[in-house]
Amino acid sequence: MPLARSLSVTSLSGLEEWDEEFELEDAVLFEIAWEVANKVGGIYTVIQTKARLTAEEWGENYFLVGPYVESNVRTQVELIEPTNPVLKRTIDKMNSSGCKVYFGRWLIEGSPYVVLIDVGFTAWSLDRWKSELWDLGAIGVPWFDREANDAVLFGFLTAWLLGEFAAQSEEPPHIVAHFHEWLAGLGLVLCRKRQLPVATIFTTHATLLGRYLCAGSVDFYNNLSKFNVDKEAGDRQIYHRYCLERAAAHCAHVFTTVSQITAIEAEHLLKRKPDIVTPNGLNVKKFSAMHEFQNLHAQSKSRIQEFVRGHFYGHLDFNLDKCLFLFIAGRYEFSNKGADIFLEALARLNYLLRVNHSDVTVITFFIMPARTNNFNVETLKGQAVRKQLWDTAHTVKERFGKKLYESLLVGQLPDVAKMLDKEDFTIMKRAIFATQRQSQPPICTHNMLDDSSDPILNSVRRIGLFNSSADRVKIIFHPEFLSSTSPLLPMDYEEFVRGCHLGVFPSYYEPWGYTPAECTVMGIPSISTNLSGFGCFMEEHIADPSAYGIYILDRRYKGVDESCNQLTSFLFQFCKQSRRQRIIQRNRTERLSDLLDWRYLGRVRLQLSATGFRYPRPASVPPSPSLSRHSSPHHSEAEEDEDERYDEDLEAEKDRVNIRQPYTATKNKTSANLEADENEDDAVANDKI
Ligand code: G6P
Ligand code: 1S3
Repeated sequence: MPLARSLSVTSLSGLEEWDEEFELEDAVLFEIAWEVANKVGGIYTVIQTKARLTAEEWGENYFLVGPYVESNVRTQVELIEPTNPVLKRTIDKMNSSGCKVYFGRWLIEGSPYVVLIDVGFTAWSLDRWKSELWDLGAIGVPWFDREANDAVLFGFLTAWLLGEFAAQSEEPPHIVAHFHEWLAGLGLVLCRKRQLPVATIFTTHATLLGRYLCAGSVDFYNNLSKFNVDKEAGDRQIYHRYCLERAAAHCAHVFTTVSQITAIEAEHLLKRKPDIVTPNGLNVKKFSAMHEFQNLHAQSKSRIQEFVRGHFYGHLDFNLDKCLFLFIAGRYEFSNKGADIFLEALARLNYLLRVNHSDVTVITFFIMPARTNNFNVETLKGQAVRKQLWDTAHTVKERFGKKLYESLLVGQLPDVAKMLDKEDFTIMKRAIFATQRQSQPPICTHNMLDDSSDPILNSVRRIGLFNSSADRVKIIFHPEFLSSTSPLLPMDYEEFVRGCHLGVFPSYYEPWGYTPAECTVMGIPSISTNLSGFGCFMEEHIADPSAYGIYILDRRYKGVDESCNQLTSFLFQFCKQSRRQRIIQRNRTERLSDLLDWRYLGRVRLQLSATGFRYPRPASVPPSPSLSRHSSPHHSEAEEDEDERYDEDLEAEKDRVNIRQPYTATKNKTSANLEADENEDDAVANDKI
């Protein structure tokens, strides 16, 4: 019988010492995950953003434990001697017994201590440990599953570390160990089996079976209680992984997950109801100038526009100032992340914009890493041509300026007709010829290794959105995460998000969903779903999410086609907004940042749930074009009224639930920004749609 079934939590307490009174300051916290200083996916974000606060709370007694990956360590970690004497003895002992364990500071905010274990160095123990695992719980890990082999090594080594730490402690130790996800779960199981004096927490960020089942064509949420979990895991050849995950969930003193929806999933698929839901937060940065985030949007947007100028060279027959930038980003799980439904909705949106003769152009970025052979020539050429045009304009400007200067020197006004000579025209004509191209602007920025079977490219082929002039919706697939050193789009992810108008994340499977949360704290509206932890969390805490730029798509109670129509409608409505309406909406979105800040998610969040705190509906109607009263530039008084009423509502809500600290008043914020934008508003007052 697999371990998950045979172990009983209560019989393995091992925490007798904890019955005594002890000071929490004496406790030591180990947080263990495969993604410590090792970016793979969302768990890295959880740990990295939470580190500063945890390090502040636990001080010298907080240690993150992860795998040693040389390339990561070179760029992210400063290796030092262990500061804690017990930990020093522990690491020395392990290193003298055939392990390679490093200690350092992770160079992120909070500079937390990290213990990094080189699992490859101890690979000689793999067979022995696998056989121990088999004897322990009849879990057989096949040789070809590299990830599971790493999980075995990492599990035995972390349990060794914690056991050694306990053994080296002079006083009875108070150790808390928080394990994330199945890859780290075996360490927890071994702590319990060996009855180590360690209080254990296991957090699942997604269940293995949930992820696999959703990626197939299964009506997942309506059948949660009906799955034969062992069979389903066996059919997908992940039974051993599933057993490790389930064992960790059952052995933990405290089992948690990141959202209510994943809690239900865990109850059915892992057969244990989480003790508590711990939503993911972010390390929210507040700017001293309230509207800095709006300025940053404008700056980043102009950099994206530069890229677009290059990408669409020779086809720039649309108004860049009327361009909206949409994006989807994340792990490349085509249907789980909702890229399928998004593409379909874009095709429908294209139709709507065309039949309504809209002058808006929607440029949609798909940022999802796939197997590639580097950037393609056509895309690189686009940026080179743009640069060349820029240089040409600059050269002609210099020559023009020189002639102007010389004319002024001799006390004459220049003859404008002679300011550009034949050579200038030749230079410019040559540059314009270079912008001619036979092909359409490319969909994909890279050479794909699996071009013919790639799901995004195949969908684009099916819906026929090929970046042609007639189409109002354009698509750019960037199958690599963004980087500020890219020759194509030299921006990091945060800068890119700030420059976009809307993040679209219509996921079918999304335990939490950091992407829309990141948009929110940067004041960028987003679309998520009622199948994502984030979407449900926002629905629970905001009276009217869409008024705040948090659009929540119904993928739970609607069929795919209906959901797709709803998504199309969100997108179309968004395209109809004027610039002013977008600015108002961004202000509202940014107001929600506090709700997602780690600082408040701990204690206050529990209070919020218990009291049913909700962000009130904004005093004015949602910024939809048909309803908004802000179409004229002279409205700042009305805006101030709105803000005042809003603040009063918010204060009343805070009083009702007796929460004072977290929510800062945002009064005058909106009006200040709007005034700064008054001139621009004149320019968009004639908006056609
Ligand atoms: C920010 C800037 C404004 C700019 C606006 C553009 O609010 O502060 O100066 O006009 O962004 O907004 P848009 O939605 O058109 O990108
Ligand atoms: C998981 O990462 P993912 O993108 O594979 O963990 C994340 C952090 O908890 C979560 O935000 C996401 O929904 C999960 O899917």
